[in-house]
Amino acid sequence: MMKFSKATFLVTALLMGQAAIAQFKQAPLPYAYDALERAVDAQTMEIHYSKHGAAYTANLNKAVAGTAMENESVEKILANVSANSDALRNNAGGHYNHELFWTILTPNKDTKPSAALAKAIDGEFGSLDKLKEQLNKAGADRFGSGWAWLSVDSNGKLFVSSTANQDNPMMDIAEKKGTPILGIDVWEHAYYLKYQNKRADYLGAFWTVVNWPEVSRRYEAAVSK
Ligand code: MN3
Repeated sequence: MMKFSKATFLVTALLMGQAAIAQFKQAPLPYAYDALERAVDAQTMEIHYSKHGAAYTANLNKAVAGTAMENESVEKILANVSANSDALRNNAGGHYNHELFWTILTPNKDTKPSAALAKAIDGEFGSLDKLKEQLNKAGADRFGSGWAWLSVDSNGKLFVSSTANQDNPMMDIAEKKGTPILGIDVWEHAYYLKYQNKRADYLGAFWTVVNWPEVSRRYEAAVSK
């Protein structure tokens, strides 16, 4: 029989208590803060990930505590935001959107969509450049803070949309619903230190750091659902 000291018991109890509180976690950033400097400067990445991103996750854990959504997946919370508080809507969106955003960026240069995604993009938009134009327009036309999205709808079709604040296409209140596979954060905190008011310049540079293999992986997962 194993024996635990009082101290071990106390530490274990504390850790278990913390695990119960921290239902959602921020994944480690998969590259260094300065790895995307050709498009996003290191200071912006550091503040964005360690302050903004971290705050959404921490506030989601607070907002979900004691509600009917406690212990539910973030996907389920997003699908039911209309029935819940603004704090849950903003922070579940903020957590999900940023966790997606870090993964669809990469220091690797000149990545390409998979054959299946390239075919779907050509079929729906004409070309990859045409898709970029549509997404840049969605990001530029978004008044104030929000996101531009490339998503897959329930028929497996690609579409471009934009949402305000931290909303996204997985929410039941979204105008166009689907599974986002690429998101562009157009909040000023995502670009202002380097680009100031020139959101279009940020949108142009954004394409040099897109992680197309990850976007393709998300596409293939969404269409096989
Ligand atoms: Mn952001």
